[in-house]
Amino acid sequence: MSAPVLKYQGALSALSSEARRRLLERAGNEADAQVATRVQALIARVRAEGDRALFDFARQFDRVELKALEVPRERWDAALESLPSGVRGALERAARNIARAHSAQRPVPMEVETEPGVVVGRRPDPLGRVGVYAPGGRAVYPSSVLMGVVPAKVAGVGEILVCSPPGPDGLPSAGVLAAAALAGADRVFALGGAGAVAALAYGTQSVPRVDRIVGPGNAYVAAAKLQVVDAVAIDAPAGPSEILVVADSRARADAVARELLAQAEHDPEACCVALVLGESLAQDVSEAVTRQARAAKRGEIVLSALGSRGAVLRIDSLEEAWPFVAEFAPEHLLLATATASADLARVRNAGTVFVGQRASVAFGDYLTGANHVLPTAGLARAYSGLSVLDFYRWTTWQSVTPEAAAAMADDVGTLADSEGLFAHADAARAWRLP
Ligand code: HSO
Ligand code: ZN
Repeated sequence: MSAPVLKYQGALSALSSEARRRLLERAGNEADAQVATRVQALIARVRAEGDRALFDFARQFDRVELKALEVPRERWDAALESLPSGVRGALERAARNIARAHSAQRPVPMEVETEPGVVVGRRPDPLGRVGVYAPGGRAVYPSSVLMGVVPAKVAGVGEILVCSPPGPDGLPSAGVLAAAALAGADRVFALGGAGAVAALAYGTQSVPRVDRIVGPGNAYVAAAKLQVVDAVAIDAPAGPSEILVVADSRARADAVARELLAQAEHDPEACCVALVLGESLAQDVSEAVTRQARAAKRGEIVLSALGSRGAVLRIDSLEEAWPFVAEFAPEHLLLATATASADLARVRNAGTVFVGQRASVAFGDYLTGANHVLPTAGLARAYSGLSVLDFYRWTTWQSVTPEAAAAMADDVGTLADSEGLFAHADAARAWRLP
């Protein structure tokens, strides 16, 4: 008998508190402290040396001698031209749906009269310049370029930069370049890892600093983003992919298993969990996962993810699922239930929800138009997925009529005096009626 493919099986209610804790914490972030220290040194070098550090990092980490950090537009246009027409058509369809979904999310200005003559309002202003990071290495995700660039375009961001690590030819992957061209990016840089994040945050001779950095990356990129928030806004921290499936007895075991495998193939650290109603379906799902994992094309990654964090857990009623969903706060939640539309209302703390077993996470990863840049590691309890809102900032304002100024003067004077701020009191009382 070979070792089980899944780390955890059995009843959810029988899970030991240690196992539950490990699942909820996603475990395996032990290397974080070291990464943070190394990233700190890399960022310091970019701040001190600018471009020179970036060329050096390309030599050291990407093993390539770069001639320039910026990729000329002809190169990305050429990448788009040479994209197979099937891929191009599908990417265009994805971009269209992302644009539709995100256009519908555009924020609107508001104003309200809080008391007679006092009007308070706010207005969404698109950001001036943003950086969209697209990973290289194990993952090249043209789809993620669309998820960052298209919403930024929809918001009307002034300038959109794309950064992605160079391959041996000194260029980001052809797919990433093509997606940048298709989505309407303004500039592309062959820059990866912590160096890219530092350059975008602080600026160098070749790279202008941006107002916000978005997009997924490896542990170095994630750590770097957390270290530059003194200078730039970032999106929600996104780590290894996750899925939680809630399946009732009408769900198909093979379909549930396919969903776990799809997210498992992203990363050996992916976290894939199914809560399955009833013993017999839970058994079937475990068997289907085992069978599919052993035959998977990206078997090594899949087996490593499922073997360290994979779980198929039996529940005895759907009611058992909702508190676990809220506590786990998954990046992706799939409701493979006959009552999925009603169940959606019971969900708290999921990055994005797939309603009904046919709503495969793969559809959302690529084509529905929803965003796939989502909070992981339980942060969906506080953060939302990337949206058009990430590309605006609000300007609030207030206006005051002469009568309203006179009516507020005394109370403001009293409050200012009570804080010992006498110039504030004077500034307000000056507008009392004569
Ligand atoms: N599931 C990933 C996004 C992605 N899937 C890109 C395929 N390509 C986010 O966790
Ligand atoms: Zn995916």
